[in-house]
Amino acid sequence: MLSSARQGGVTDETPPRDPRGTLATQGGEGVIACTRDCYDGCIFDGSYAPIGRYPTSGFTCARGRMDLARNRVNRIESARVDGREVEMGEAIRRAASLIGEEMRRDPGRILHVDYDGNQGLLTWYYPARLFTAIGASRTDYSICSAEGHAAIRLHYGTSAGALPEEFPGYGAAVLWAFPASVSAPHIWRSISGATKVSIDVRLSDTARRSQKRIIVRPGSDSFLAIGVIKVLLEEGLASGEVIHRRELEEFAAGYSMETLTSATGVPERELRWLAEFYASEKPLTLIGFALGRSPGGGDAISLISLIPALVGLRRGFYYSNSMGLGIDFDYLRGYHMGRNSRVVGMARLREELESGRVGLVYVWNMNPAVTLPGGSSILEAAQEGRISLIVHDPFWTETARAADVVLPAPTFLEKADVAYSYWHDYLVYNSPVAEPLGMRESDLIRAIAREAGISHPLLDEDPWDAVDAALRGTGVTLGELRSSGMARVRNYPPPRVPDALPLPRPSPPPSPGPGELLLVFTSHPLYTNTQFREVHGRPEPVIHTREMEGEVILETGLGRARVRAVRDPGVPPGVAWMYKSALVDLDGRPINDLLGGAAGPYAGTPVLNGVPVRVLHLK
Ligand SMILES: Nc1nc2c(c(=O)[nH]1)N[C@H]1C(S)=C(S)[C@@H](COP(=O)(O)OP(=O)(O)OC[C@H]3O[C@@H](n4cnc5c(=O)[nH]c(N)nc54)[C@H](O)[C@@H]3O)O[C@H]1N2
Ligand SMILES: Nc1nc2c(c(=O)[nH]1)N[C@H]1C(S)=C(S)[C@@H](COP(=O)(O)OP(=O)(O)OC[C@H]3O[C@@H](n4cnc5c(=O)[nH]c(N)nc54)[C@H](O)[C@@H]3O)O[C@H]1N2
Ligand SMILES: [Mo]
Repeated sequence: MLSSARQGGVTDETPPRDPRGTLATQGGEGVIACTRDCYDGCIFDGSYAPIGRYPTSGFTCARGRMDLARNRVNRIESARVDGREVEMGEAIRRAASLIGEEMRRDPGRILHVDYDGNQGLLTWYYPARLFTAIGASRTDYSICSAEGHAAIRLHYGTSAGALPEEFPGYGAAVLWAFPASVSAPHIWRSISGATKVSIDVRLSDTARRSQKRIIVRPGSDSFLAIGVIKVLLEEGLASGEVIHRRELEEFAAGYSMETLTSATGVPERELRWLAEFYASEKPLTLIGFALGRSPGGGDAISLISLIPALVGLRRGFYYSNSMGLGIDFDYLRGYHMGRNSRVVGMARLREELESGRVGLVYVWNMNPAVTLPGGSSILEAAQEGRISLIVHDPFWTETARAADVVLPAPTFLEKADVAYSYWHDYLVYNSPVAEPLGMRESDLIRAIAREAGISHPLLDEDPWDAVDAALRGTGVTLGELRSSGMARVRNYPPPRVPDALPLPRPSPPPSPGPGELLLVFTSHPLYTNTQFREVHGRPEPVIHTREMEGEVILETGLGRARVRAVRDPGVPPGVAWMYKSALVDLDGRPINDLLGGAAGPYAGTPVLNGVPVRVLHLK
């Protein structure tokens, strides 16, 4: 592993190296999907060249360009039990016996923790069936986008918004907490012709490259949205249709301009400018997932989603389109035939593990020890023998290193799967390009079940049959996908007129106390969360702030972290930002120990941005 990473410097404008490498699907036919947790959901042809049209537009991002080079580095090459290298069969027997033991006590003591390391239907979703079948506990999957999905659905009945093909039709775009030049390079490319306004708490790369920037206080976006709605309604600029418009008018009238400008830190002149920009330019509104992880983020997303309708746009927003594709994710996880004992909030993992209610944690497709708030509680519980920990991952992670049973998984380059995107509406049949290392997820859970003597109709259904059934609502069949490689879903919901009700009651934004900064996180161009450290090294834990430089201790009531501070004049006073891929501190401790507990009211999404941290300057 390299010792340190370059901080920024490389962007997606860096000239591409040949992404084709030496690998290709058989005969160069078939399609390769990047199945990573990323907006763009890129698609490559059989020679691993990016397809030239939507959504991939002929370019590979800085991460995708490293995939082949990374594919055999830092891999879990064989199974381990208690640190010993063993045959796969022995590891499966051990996993089955640990699961069987906890099941006899109480299946609710088994908790599966998984997220979107690979968005394939067989890789991420189907394996949950083992745990649904036995009535184990699961998480609420709230870490990333759940808060905004729930907030938008309240008004529109769906969170599905504009599709990529609609983007170039807009001459203007408002990027709301959405640093797309880094977090969604293909979306950024698709709006290259638009006049862009960026609303952020700092001068991000996206804000610098937008025609206009509005800097708000962390957690105050609800008040900016109310300001825009108020000006549109009071100045007669809202020609669009919204159900319960009178209630919205009364709601907005209840806020004085003074309240709104002091909450946001945005001068009245700028706020009015934004409302007038909406009325005259009718921009596409792009809402970043990160907003849902900020204090009051669900309220903000709820209100922002109404603005495009007020200026007469139908479906004039984009947040995440995954719920409009028609894929039956619940079917894949087996919720039609089984029930989990308990649903554990991702914001409350530490509390849960310290309560003694959990005896076994099964992890795949996630590195929760680092990425969940209070995630180090998994490491502590495993070390102290309070839980058995089973991890299935292609790469050695902090979570895998702490596991009693480690199982190797193939990467997306090594297995067939069906992938979708949360931006575009193409389903992709991903064809493998390399020999697999390890066992695929759906096979593994069925092997564990057999070994543990668990039989259930959910596990009898062939995984591919389950995928085909789960695709029914998309209008695309598995057979069609297999032969064509990719296909657009046929039942994407039509635009709807939103109902302004229910309206939120946003709380005042957080304000840092003396010696405190509000900490926010953002994507790094070279990493996806904690992935790619094997090729770029571990990103140095650095906070960017205008306040200080040198080594500092960050502290909340929950934990401490030792990091370096560098000066960034693009950050307003009282705010600090760091890359969300640099979540391990200078002492090797997870920085997410600082966070936990606080969760959004719409879907329980952990509050990760805008949290006040005390900062102690060391040297
Ligand atoms: N290169 C790369 N791309 C990625 C990822 C990655 O790790 N690397 N991760 C993927 C994943 S999992 C996700 S969820 C998405 C995340 O992508 P996005 O949702 O687009 O955002 P983040 O990169 O998390 O950055 C959050 C931005 O919100 C700003 N911000 C923080 N608090 C507030 C606030 O209260 N108000 C406003 N207006 N702005 C605020 C921050 O300054 C920052 O610019 O990106 C995906 N794409
Ligand atoms: N402080 C702070 N914390 C954050 C965030 C933040 O902004 N600030 N962002 C949050 C967000 S938005 C998210 S989405 C989460 C992400 O949290 P994680 O999902 O934990 O993120 P990754 O580090 O990408 O871990 C994914 C894991 O899946 C593995 N994986 C990849 N492909 C496969 C596969 O085919 N099979 C199996 N079995 N495993 C595979 C990878 O090797 C990797 O170990 O982090 C969250 N944590
Ligand atoms: Mo995410």
